[in-house]
Amino acid sequence: MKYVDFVDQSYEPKATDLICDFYVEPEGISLTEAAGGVAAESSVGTWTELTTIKPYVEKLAACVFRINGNNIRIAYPIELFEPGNMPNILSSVAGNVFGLRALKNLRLNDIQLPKQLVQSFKGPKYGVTGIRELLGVKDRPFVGTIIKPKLGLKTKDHAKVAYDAWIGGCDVVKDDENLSSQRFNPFDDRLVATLEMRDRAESETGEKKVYMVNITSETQEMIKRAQFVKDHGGRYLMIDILTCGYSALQTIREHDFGLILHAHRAGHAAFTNNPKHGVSMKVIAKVARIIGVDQLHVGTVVGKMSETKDEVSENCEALKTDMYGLKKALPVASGGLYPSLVPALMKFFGNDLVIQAGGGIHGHTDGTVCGAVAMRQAVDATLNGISLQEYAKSHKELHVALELWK
Ligand code: RUB
Ligand code: CA
Repeated sequence: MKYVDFVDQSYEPKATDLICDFYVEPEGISLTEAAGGVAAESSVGTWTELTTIKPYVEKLAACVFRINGNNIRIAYPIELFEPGNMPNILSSVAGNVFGLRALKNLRLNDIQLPKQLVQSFKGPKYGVTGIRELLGVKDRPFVGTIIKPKLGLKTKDHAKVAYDAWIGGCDVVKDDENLSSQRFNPFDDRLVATLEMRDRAESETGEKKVYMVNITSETQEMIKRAQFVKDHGGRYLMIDILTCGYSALQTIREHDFGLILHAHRAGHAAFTNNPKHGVSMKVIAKVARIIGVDQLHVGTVVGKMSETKDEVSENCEALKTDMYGLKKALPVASGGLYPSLVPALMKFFGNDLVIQAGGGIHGHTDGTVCGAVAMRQAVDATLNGISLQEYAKSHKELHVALELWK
């Protein structure tokens, strides 16, 4: 089979097919040939015709069934994939094809797994509803913080900053993506000290508080750390899903520790930033949800990270859209956020959201407690339809924050 033999625009995809949307730019060949090349190299073909091909193998060929400018759709027969094996699926559809010399650019913009493949993964254990139940927060957005400075604080100081954030009104405190078990703040000590502060903050405020400790590490070590969290009464795990890899994520999900999974996406921009090449964040969000994360960073629209409104909408959609009974995952907005951005955030995302601020809380002139208070005030004002300027007249923490970050 030649590359062009993998193109058939009269093909009607079956319900069992896996469908991918790609953006393709050929280099020295026609678009049709390039499109066929993507389907070939990600299924049963290669650059030359084979003497070893059999008629039953030809039936497994992926098929380009739409070409619309540089955007193409490919259908893959389900038999090409091993159920419950995400690395296997992605090694086909998002593997070698990105390196083909005959392609100037290639981007996987969307992926749709058929029911049988989706259901071969666990999906989110808790999702939006389960998280709301656990935290006892009915319908407002969650307020969270990342302990800052991101690295370097000793355990005792880390736990104190967490306590201050909870006392001020944060629901969630999380580690940063690159904190694991460095000598200045070892994992076990940090977990124990920070959960102690969580318990104190819970009894003082009467609110449920959660600590999302970063277990990112080698897989066996992550299993140990997750067990340690469970044994010590933690409720959440945080994982850097892209640096750990989908296989490690899946291992943690399948272990079923009964803990909520928060997914940080550090490194995603290496794949997602170039609109013509790589993999979209929407695809990463779908894959992460199918494997089973409960919440995921999706961008902010208004903060320091670069994604457009449309991209962030698509990421949210990927976490919420109906997918054969999978629970909805909770979007996390994070990166360069501070109180005056809250009305715009809530307008864009609605209330099913974690608003996470690091600098925007710990940078408050009067410290972390006031920073967290100001953030909660911004959420309360917005929920009550009061402008922040108005609310700040009688809420001094918010007033200070609005003066500091305009
Ligand atoms: C934000 C932060 C997060 C980024 C990651 O800190 O530490 O790791 O949100 O980006 P700060 P994204 O609030 O001080 O900016 O959420 O886009 O993946
Ligand atoms: Ca960070």
